[in-house]
Amino acid sequence: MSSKHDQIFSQPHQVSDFRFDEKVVAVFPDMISRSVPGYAEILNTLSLLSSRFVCANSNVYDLGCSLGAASLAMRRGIKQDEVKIVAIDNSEAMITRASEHLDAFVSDVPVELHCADIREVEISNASMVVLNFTMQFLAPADRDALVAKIYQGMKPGGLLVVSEKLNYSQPKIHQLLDDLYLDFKRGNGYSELEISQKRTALENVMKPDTLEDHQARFARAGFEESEVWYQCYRFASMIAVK
Ligand code: GEK
Repeated sequence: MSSKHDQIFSQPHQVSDFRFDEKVVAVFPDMISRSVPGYAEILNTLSLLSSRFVCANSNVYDLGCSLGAASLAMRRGIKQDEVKIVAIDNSEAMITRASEHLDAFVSDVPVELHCADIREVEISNASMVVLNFTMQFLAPADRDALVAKIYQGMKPGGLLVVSEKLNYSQPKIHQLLDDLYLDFKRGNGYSELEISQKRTALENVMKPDTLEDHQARFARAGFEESEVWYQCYRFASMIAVK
């Protein structure tokens, strides 16, 4: 994937709310891999999980697909026939670029791209559903209904993967894991100005939950089992099985 260097917040400016627009799309692969610890590892594991969970004649959903990295990862792992990946994002700029990107790879597994709000799409006959760092951008009040809808649209034995930035209810632990995360960003070349301006831009847009919030939501929706399979600083990836 082309990876222009992310310098969006490098110069002092009047910071407005973060948007997934053309400017972000142009640097997105670099931005996400320097900002999310374990991003590459999580994509690799989505591939492994898809080879275990995706069954023939079923649908796979990539909700908040951005440039389609999770769809590409799952497409590599899927071994079954008659599987369709449905990848959805409500940023027109992301979907346009995702389409060019997906077309560059040959595969027997079709990926349907839709520019839509994931709160409004139908989920049906799903053997695997992924929200890779997407739920944190939804209004907190809308999250229960989304997870409940996903559960209803999943096949028995299906897998939901939710990767998120987390808040921690214990203040000292939260501070420490946040500090370590900022060290990670500094280590990846982000300046103090870039870190603080991006933080301001995300303040009204990204609302992390705690791990307990996520687990309680999975249980309310009906998922019998859920667990964290990956965690680093404030970032985690969770699995829930129907
Ligand atoms: C990856 N999963 O590379 N409906 C549809 N899309 C939405 C909505 C919504 N309501 N809200 C936000 N988005 C990707 C990375 S990025 C994570 C996902 C990040 C989309 C938004 O447009 C953006 O493309 C994506 O969710 C979140 O594995 O940038 O931290």
